[in-house]
Amino acid sequence: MVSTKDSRLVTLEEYIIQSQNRFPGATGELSQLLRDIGLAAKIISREVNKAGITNILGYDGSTNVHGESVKKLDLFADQQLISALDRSLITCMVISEENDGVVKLGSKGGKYIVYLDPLDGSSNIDVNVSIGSIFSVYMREPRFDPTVREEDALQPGVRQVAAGYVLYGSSTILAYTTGLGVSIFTLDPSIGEFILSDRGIKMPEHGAIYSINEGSYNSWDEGLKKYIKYCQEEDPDTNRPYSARYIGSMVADIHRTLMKGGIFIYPHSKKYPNGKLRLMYECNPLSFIIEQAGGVATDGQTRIMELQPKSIHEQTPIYIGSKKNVQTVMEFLEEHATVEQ
Ligand code: AFP
Repeated sequence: MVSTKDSRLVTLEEYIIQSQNRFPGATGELSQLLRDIGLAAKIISREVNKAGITNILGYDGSTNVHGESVKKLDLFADQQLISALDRSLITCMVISEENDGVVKLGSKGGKYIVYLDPLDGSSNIDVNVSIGSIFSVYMREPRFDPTVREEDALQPGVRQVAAGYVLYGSSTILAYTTGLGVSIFTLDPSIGEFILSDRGIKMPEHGAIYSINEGSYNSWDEGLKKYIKYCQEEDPDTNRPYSARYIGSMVADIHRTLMKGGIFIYPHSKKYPNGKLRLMYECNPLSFIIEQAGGVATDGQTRIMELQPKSIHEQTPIYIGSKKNVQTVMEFLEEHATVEQ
């Protein structure tokens, strides 16, 4: 991982304003939106950190749009992010994992559409394992149509104007991109500010870590089974066997992949014929980050960010990470797809 470090402390707010000043015509609205997300992230981080000592852990008794039990912290995170975005009147609608349809905000004329996974990896909350929030921002098209419709949100990932995540781990970090590289900020709880910790991140072209839920091995395609066996074989020239790491929070697994290289896979399987992970608020934003750092992301055939979404909650298989690792797994899939035909 290559990064540029600066000895002077730069806060998220300062950094966003400095970045905006490089574009003389910028209205400042996207900057404001990113600051709103930063503020909500601090509030969520505070609640996540004290979750064990408040009464907020556990289920709230309802189920979300995917039929999963909703945990109290998921709802809290959802509310914080949506109300932060609503306050500044620049977002017209939000699509969140926690809400069935689109959530239309007060500003019907707002020019941004935001996708959210307010608390990804929530099954890890009760066991104190890292979780995260993911966001993905699109410009509304056509810009001056006063009607806000769900179809306006069905844009491919290549049209994202910004995306990022907050990881509530051993420290809380916020990573984002607007298409000009990836910047990472670490929350200093003593002053309540996100401080720039890395920018211009470049991930390794090849990494020695693979990340997949191996419990589903029996329901994978032959090519994927063979690839995972390849990862486990001994070959010092290619650093094999690779290490297996799987947290079960996509944000945390992708953050490790970004920093150390390697590959994260959530394939289609008998249980999840279209994959499990959500295209619009998990795969697209994390693919934007990984691509900006020099990595790649595909569904096995098509670049993730070029997939045309048909619905706001759609799922996709994903192979994401260092360029060479993803190339190799694609070779295995192609070879065995031909054999199976
Ligand atoms: P939860 O938010 O329900 O815990 O799901 C997390 C997640 O969407 C993603 O963050 C993980 O990578 C993936 O699911 C884990 O899924 P498996 O438990 O099937 O491995």
